[in-house]
Amino acid sequence: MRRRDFWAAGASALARALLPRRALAPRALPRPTPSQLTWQRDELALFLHFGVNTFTDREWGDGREDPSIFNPAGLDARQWARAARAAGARALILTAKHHDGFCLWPSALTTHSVASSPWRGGAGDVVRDLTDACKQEGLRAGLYLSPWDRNATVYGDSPRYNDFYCDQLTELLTRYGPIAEVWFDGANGEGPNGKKQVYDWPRVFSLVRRLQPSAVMFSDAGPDLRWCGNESGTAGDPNWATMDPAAVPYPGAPGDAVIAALQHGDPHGSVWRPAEVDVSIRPGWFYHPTEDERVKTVDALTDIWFTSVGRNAKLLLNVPPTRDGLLHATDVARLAALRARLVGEDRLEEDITQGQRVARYAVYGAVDGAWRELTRGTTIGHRKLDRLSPTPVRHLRVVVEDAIAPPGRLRIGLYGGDATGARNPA
Ligand code: FUL
Repeated sequence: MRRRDFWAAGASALARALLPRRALAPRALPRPTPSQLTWQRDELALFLHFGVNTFTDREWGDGREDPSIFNPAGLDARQWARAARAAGARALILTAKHHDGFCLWPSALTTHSVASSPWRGGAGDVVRDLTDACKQEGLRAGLYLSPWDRNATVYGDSPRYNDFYCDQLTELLTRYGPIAEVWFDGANGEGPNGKKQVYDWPRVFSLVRRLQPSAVMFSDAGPDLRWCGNESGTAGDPNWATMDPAAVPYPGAPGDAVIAALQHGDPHGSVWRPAEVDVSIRPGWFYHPTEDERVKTVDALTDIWFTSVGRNAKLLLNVPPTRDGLLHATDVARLAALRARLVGEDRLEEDITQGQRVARYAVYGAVDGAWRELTRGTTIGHRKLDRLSPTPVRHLRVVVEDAIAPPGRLRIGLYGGDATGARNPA
């Protein structure tokens, strides 16, 4: 496979960006912060759902689990980190606490934690193991702290639980060095007669900013990253990194309009809030032995790559540790195979440091002066991947048919498999 990269506006490039004829009024576009750029350029992170559910075979624990069930005797976070690196992932995000309230670190705020378990005699700390392994393997560490807590007695007593939650966050964000991403889940299954907790999101967000200024925060409502609106691995098409913050007022806000806003963003949105696509390599988020034969195939994972990273989003792929505290051999093999499959993909890229601009494009190829359309699409952003049938071409032309502001430089990368030039841009 040979790789061809062209800067569309570069002097020697074969590809040319043809701008729309109509004049575009320049306007100040939202742009990513350095932390958002780093996050997006990572492209792939692994999600690790791990906790008491791993041992009870459930997806949502009720908070009444006996901590003595938690005993991942062979836990090896370096194995997680090595598998992530081999897959090309740049970060690991661990469920430090899921809805059951069981803490994978020895929180002083509760006894529902690893400190009450037999694992390493109650002296273990999964968050410490994770952050150490990330440092050793050159990965970024992220933490998920479920807002919904079915164990905390103060849950639903809003001011007291907000204090409790912020104190837990403070433990996580002050004990373990740099945390690159903090993940706030919008899920809450309390139902109409359940406890009603009013979260103090402004307080939570400003606490994270103060304690870890470089961390990006994920939730339905940002502030830095947004949920993509589903858990099937599919970002919207188009997918703008900008959005109107009023469209999703708080994490967990319901409604079709909310889902549409999360899927597509908004070209006229006032904030930069790119989409993160979270999806599991298995049917469940937690490890279940009965799902060992149902790990997503390389074809399915490749499709997800195209509908996430290939649509200007970041992929957060969940690979849940087993009861031994290791990633399952099948999952590790699938990750490596995905990585191998992706060698040779091509891409369209905008320079998003200057904002996102392209709304519609087409790519044409020619062999002997006869141009024909190879593909067309909507937004580009950080990255757009298109699959084409094998086609020999010598010249390329990228036509920007619509944009919200004058497009900057576009980059197109191609991988050719034969002497005539680009083949199977994917
Ligand atoms: C959902 C949760 O309810 C699932 O258990 C999982 O954590 C997923 C990532 O988010 O909202």
